[in-house]
Amino acid sequence: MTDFAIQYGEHVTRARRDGRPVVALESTIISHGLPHPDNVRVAQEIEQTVRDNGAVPATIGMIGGKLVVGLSAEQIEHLAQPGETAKLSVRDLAVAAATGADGATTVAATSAVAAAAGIRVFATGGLGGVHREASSTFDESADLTTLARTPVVVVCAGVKSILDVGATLERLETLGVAVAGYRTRRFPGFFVTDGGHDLDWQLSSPAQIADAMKARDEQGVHQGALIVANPLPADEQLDPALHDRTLTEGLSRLAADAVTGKAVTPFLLAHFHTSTQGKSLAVNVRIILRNAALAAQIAAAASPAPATLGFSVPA
Ligand code: PSU
Ligand code: MN
Repeated sequence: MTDFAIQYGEHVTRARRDGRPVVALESTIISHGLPHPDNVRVAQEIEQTVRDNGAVPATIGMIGGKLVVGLSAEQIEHLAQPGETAKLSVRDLAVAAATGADGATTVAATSAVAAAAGIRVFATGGLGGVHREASSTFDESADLTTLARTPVVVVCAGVKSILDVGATLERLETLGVAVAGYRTRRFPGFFVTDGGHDLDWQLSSPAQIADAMKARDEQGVHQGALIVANPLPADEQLDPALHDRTLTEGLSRLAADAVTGKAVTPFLLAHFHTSTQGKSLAVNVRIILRNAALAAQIAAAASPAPATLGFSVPA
């Protein structure tokens, strides 16, 4: 009988046994969001950044039908090869396992698997959301509905700027997903610092975010995710004028090439990376590394001190 249960990388098994903080990382960014061979190097840099900030990285993906929490360096490199890696949302996980697929997990799938594995903090670049033509195409990322029922903290730089940001914020409100800016009351715009919308809440330190996680647990009321929106500093963003030009051109190519469904996001990201001669790629990498660092600090702040791990310290 084939065993379809989640498998854990050795480093993750060890971290869980020792009660060390763990940060979940997605693989769609690597397989479908960044070009080869940069993606292989970036994937390792993301993991190293998590370690440097006091947590253990658990990159999630599927290898030959096995769902793995804590892919090895070789497994990550395998999923980073151009071509055969499927893009897996939550609904795809079981069918992909039955067919023995290799797959990269999206924000939706990664957060769902992380929560199932007891990992509470997850770092990505930018979330999926409501696409600009959604009122006619119905193209809204499953990231939104999944985060509505998944108790994780997702550190991101807002939603991808290729989306309808205002509509996405409205949907997050309807779906009951908590959103707070990290040291800001403006919702970041992924490649650009300011996404053009105000936020109700701001959280100012990893300890304060850990308090929000604890409060949610103790209240037992809210079941959804907390999005921690971490903007790039203004001097590190993609030039907003270049951003807007590139986006307009990308959207018209999307229509001309009749790209739809799950190919839309990778198509637009690839258009940015080629048409800005790698400028957007460098920005995308900075976004992910900054989010990985903050996520690790949050996971460390939320993790119980060793003395409270079931031992009582004699007086
Ligand atoms: N953030 C990035 N690059 C990416 C993605 C996010 O910096 O490639 C991926 C995430 O995996 C997200 C997915 O879940 O894009 C959204 O795809 P869609 O719009 O098809 O749901
Ligand atoms: Mn979509």
